[in-house]
Amino acid sequence: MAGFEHVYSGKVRELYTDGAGRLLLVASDRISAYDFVLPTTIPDKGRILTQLTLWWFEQLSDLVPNHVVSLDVPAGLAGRAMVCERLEMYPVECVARGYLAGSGLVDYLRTGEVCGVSLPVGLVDGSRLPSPVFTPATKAALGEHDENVDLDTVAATVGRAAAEDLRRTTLAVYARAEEIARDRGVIVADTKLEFGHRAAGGGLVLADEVLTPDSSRFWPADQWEPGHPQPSYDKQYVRDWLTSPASGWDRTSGEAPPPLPDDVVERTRARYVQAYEQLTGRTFA
Ligand code: PZK
Repeated sequence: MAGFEHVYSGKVRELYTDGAGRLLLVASDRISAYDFVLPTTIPDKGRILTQLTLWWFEQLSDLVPNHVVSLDVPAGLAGRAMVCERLEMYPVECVARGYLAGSGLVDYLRTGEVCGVSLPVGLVDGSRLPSPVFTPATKAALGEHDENVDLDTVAATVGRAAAEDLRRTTLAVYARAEEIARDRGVIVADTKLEFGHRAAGGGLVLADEVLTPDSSRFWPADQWEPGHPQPSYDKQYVRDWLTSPASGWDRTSGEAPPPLPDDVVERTRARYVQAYEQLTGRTFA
């Protein structure tokens, strides 16, 4: 691709460099479930997630600067790629949680705490937390899961001032997003952010994708019912089909999952479109 060299493949995204301090982030139409990349793509998923990220960057621009430089991208990638500043990234997954689910729930049930923050007795899967908490994680090696850590562990890695800045900014972004989404009938249960900085001592810059269904748990507010796993906004049809007898797949077998049927693909695509349209109030073109 003209002027860009491929440097990294994520599960569902690609990273290129221009060799001059800029990166090209490309969102593919690939989808993952149960830690596998599925053999079937979801048409427009990459464009939808990229457009949603760009919309959130606008909503957050008074809170924190972001890494976007330009949307002038190579032909064929229009809408699903952005040119970004290459930052010094903090090696911390900055997670904010307003509700209990996933690894937060697992840790709470074992210890009563998440990332060193003590939570009240009696919470269940899907409970709203008394106030949102910063629950950072350290990036695991490929194939491993991220490990939840406490603020002191983050401070030992990036310094106390940066750790506190990451916590404060992550919670400020979550509070803004939660408020916007709630008005539109969507619960942001949690979200994972990544930050970098431009130079030693420079302030935080928000990077990567933000507040997409791949980086966050979105729940339809009108179906929220603590006490059991909440339906996933985007992947529920995929999970339901993969775990149904119809798929013939045993997710504990270690075998690759089978291709999705067309109706599951179409309903899943519609959920991504709906998430974009419901959150932004815009029509997905
Ligand atoms: C960076 N990733 C993850 C993102 C992938 C992988 N602005 C930046 N500066 C330096 N590094 C990164 C970023 C950003 N964003 C992000 N890895 C490095 C990633 C997109 C596609 F394949």
